[in-house]
Amino acid sequence: CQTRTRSVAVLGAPFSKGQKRRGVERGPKAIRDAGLIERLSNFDYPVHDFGDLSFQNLENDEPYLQVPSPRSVGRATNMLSEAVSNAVAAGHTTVMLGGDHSLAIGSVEGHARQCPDLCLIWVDAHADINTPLTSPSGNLHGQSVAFMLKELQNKMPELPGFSWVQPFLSAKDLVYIGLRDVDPGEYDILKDLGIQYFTMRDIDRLGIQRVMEVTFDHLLSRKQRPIHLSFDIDAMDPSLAPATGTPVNGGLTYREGIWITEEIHNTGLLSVMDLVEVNPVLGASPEAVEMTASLAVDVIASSLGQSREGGPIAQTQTLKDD
Ligand code: HAR
Ligand code: MN
Ligand code: MN
Ligand code: MN
Repeated sequence: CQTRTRSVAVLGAPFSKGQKRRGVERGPKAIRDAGLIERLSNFDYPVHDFGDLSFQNLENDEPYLQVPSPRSVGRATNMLSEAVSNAVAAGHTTVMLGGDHSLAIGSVEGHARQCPDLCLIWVDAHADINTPLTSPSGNLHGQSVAFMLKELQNKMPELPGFSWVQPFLSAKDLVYIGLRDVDPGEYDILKDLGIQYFTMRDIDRLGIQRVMEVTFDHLLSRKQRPIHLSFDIDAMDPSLAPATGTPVNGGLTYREGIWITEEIHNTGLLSVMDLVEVNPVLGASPEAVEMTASLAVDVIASSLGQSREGGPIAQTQTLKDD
């Protein structure tokens, strides 16, 4: 797999059936309206806006156990997986705009098809690692990571719509940052599998700089490999990102969030990123929506090299096939 930012692909995924609140399917439009493409066009490399995928409505998508819309989520993530895989194969650093976080099943799987040795940095208030059996809500956006992990294979029932995805990621190839709302079943999984994670308490204790050092040490010290960044906007403090479905107090400050993305950019290894859970319907005012969407633009731009130091967008590195 080659990673080198020669060009950026932007892919919208207006999808919301991984959770029960409507409106998050309007996230891609809100983020574009906040000026994403214009911002990225200031950069040195070309930006290809592939527009939004279109997801059809499925009828008779009955719940599986307590999990709503399994076939819709299975079909949407499968489509997204194809699209991300194609964009990565075409050599683009790819940005997926959600939509709810169930979409990451598709984007990370599609990325892994091209880059099997990728590692995953999940920035979120939530761990999204419930199985359909541990989930308190049933919502698939709180279960995305469970579909990916090889170690959870025998804990996952066969959900209608998901026969296309086989677990492809090891627990050691994943780091969480920003956790502060973890369910009991999720806590057990994190501990049992020895997953590296940093809660907001860890960030208070260590500082964000040290957190990123340990993150890269954990993921990259053995070898350089492509990074998938899955950024849930609810990782940020709700005072900065109010327009989201499950806000949790005590989140990342603006500067902590941007430090994370700057450091990821500086590795030169970012290959695909998701920006999910912006829900313009849930803002209390147009200003609240605009604030959330423009924060999303800042997070994306910073991941792709916009720097607080000024200067050119530096070159990222090439990974050889191994
Ligand atoms: N942990 C809860 C559940 O499984 C809520 C998690 C979903 N919220 C998100 N995902 N926005 O990060 O239902
Ligand atoms: Mn999430
Ligand atoms: Mn979340
Ligand atoms: Mn750069």
